[in-house]
Amino acid sequence: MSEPTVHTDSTPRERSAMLHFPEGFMWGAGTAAYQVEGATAEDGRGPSIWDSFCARPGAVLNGHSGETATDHYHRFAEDVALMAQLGLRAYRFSVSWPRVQPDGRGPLNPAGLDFYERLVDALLDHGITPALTLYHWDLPQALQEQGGWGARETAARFADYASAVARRLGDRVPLWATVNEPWCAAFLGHAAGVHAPGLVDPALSLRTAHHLLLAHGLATQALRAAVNRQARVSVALNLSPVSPAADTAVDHDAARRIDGLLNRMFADPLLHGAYPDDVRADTRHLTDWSFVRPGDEHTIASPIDLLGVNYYSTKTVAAGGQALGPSPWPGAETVRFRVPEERPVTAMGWPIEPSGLTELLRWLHTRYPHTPLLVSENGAAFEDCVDQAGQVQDTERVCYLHDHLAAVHAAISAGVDVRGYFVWSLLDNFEWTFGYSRRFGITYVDYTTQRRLLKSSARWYRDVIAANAVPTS
Ligand code: IFM
Repeated sequence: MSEPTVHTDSTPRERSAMLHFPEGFMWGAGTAAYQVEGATAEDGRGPSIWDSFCARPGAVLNGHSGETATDHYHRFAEDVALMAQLGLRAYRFSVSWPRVQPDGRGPLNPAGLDFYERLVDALLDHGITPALTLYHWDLPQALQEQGGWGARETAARFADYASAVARRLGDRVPLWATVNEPWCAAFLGHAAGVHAPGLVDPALSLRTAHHLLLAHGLATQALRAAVNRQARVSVALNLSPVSPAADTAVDHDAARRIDGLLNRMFADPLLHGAYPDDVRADTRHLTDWSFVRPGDEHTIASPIDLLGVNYYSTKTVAAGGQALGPSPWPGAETVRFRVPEERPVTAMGWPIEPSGLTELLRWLHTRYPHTPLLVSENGAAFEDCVDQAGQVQDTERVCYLHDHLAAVHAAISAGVDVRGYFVWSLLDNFEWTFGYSRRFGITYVDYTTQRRLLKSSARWYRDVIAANAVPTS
């Protein structure tokens, strides 16, 4: 791996051409267990719903799976050294529930907990803050067989698992997130069927979303009882500003529905203690919402210290059309998603919209004024390749990160309380349904040799962290 140069000595003129971030701003990068660890059948780990989903013919591109992934389970020490080389202040990773508790209930797997303890200790030894997410979609398969997230009981099991992890690591991990992107787990997994467990049942997907939120609330309470008093608790939501394609009543209504299902359905119960009335009304033909029991919304709104915001793009929507098969939008299946023609897109086909991040952060600050925010994921997939000089010159990613960090800076300048930023992702990794075909890393991974190679974006990010600032342009 080549040694990039860090340019921290700057003239006053150069300094004024920089956008400075607040002192102590948390610069990080993230991964998730199933996407990087591999070792799916080692040291007592039980199977997860993603192992089962990947084994289903046609479910994942090229039949890929997380069986080996980036072998982080065996290479975590090398990866922590790489983080230190970049000067990362924090590393966001997730704990694999079936590695720690193979059946999702009952006995713990000491070897699983030992792994996370070794990882956390290695991070602390390098002065890197561990930011631990308890659930990034790898439910123990044994729990799926008892109803998965469709069963209310799973929320209680999750709180037990949270307690177990907190009892072991609560003295050392200062930043906890309960659930990552419940929208994806609920709607991609149970309505569109394109994520594990691969079910197509819109009514079930709404119940599932509620149980994921309930699990968050119960786990938050369990964490408070077990972690040290300074530790902060959060949840990470995938959120996007939604706009109508045309200034018509029907497109405005489509935008309201999608905003309801994506943003307000999750953030409102968490931070206002109630599901939005319009979302309940829009989905009334699918479910009577009787899965929400008295007191649940209060539990879901258990106070959190930070809201994690995962931002990738905006959404532009139009009304009309016919449902084209399974959709991740229960009750809004006919809404169409448009990519405005002039917008560049990433390798995921997602429009690149940095200003959407400022808009989103400002909206959150206005709607939920007392909750500090953390950009817990932001990044992009591009068609990266190693050039003849053995380098990955990912200029598009550097631009993407630059423009999104400038957007975060604009929100902070407008008074929004943003505490940190985590690039998605530290490493190229298993991108779910897309297998290994989409590279989000600032570090290139050669999947044949597992060799890591810093991309230009990693070197650029290292300079940003060192300067606590991004250049204005
Ligand atoms: O890779 C995912 C991650 O697991 C969750 N948020 C979005 C990323 C890119 O799709």
